[in-house]
Amino acid sequence: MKLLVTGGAGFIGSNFIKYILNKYPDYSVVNLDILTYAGNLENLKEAKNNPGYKFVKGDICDRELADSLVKDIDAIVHFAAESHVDRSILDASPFIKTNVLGTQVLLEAARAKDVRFHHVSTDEVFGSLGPDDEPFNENTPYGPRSPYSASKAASDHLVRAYFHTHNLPITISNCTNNYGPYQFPEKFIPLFVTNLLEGKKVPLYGDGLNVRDWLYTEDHCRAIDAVLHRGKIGETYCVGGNCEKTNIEIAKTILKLLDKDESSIEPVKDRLGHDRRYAMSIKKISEELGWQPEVNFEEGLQKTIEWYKNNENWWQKIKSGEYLDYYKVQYCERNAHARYA
Ligand code: NAD
Ligand code: TDX
Repeated sequence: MKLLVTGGAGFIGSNFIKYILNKYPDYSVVNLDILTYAGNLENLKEAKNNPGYKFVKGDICDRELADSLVKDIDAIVHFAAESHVDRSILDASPFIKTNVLGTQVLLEAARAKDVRFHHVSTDEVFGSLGPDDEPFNENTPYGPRSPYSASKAASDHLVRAYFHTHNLPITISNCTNNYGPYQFPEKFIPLFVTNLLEGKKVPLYGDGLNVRDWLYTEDHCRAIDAVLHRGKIGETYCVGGNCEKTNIEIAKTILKLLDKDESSIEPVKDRLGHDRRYAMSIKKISEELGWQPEVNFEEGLQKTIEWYKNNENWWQKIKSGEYLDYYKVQYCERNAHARYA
């Protein structure tokens, strides 16, 4: 099988490419990635010399490029996106361009050659749950509440529209929060782990009681594999870890694993519009495709921390670069709020 993977230099995409090349040695993968601040070819050093792997630097919004790459491809697995909620609050425009327009460009390119299209999406499209609400499932009405989740919801709707209108063979997976190796250190778990390894404090938003459902990346890769190969065309599959945790719970576990105490936690101003709780029912994917998460949270977190300990070069390079400029401004504002509140 020949795959076009978009966003394959990012966190989940790079894990997915390595997973696929390892599991299916006869497959080939073209990785289309523009290398934004979140794209990093170092994530793919193990794949670089694989004859089945090819990297193309480019924008998913470039229709000509998309047409040329789709020519002899069996399926597109679409990861490329702007993915960080905090950035979407500061400036939504790149989110609309890449996540909405970019997805539509790829759909058009896929339609021209009737290519199978798998869209990698998020639980955030469903909105936010109260403490006693049932977890999201495939029939939950959409209710995105951040510019990021609104852009992903729009892209999901477009993917489904191309199925209904043009009969394009699509599937969608909506997954909960991922963690694991190569996650960019602006996201919660890698930010906390690397800050503590550097002897810094960790910024906990609001009261720390927001709940996320966590899944180890490799389990997510296995779920996408299952949907790509065995999913029913036109269908959506919800993916999650059956692992709801408050942020403060996770912060405390990381502190313990790194031998730190709670004085390292810095309560800071809350995220605007911060969704309170995400949880996902995995009934459909487990019953229909036999997929279940395999890595439990304690084991996955241990492995993740070990990876960040052993790959300091990877994240030090990122953290000392300019990607954090936006973050430093935001962080100062949050700290000032915490001091004067
Ligand atoms: P990431 O930010 O680590 O990587 C995104 C990648 O897309 C980067 O390599 C970037 O260079 C590339 N990219 C961005 N704009 C592009 C463009 N215009 N053209 C080509 N490439 C472009 O993201 P991630 O965390 O790996 O997430 C991957 C996908 O999975 C996203 O679609 C995201 O919405 C979805 N998702 C993520 C999570 C999570 O917890 N991280 C959970 C559920 C779903
Ligand atoms: O410094 C922080 N302090 C903090 O308390 C950061 C970065 C986050 N948080 C909180 C906010 C959230 O409640 O931790 C939780 C997780 O935050 P993020 O890592 O930013 O993830 P989230 O906003 O939940 O979105 C993630 O999961 C769904 C991904 O970034 C999305 O791409 C994915 O779709």
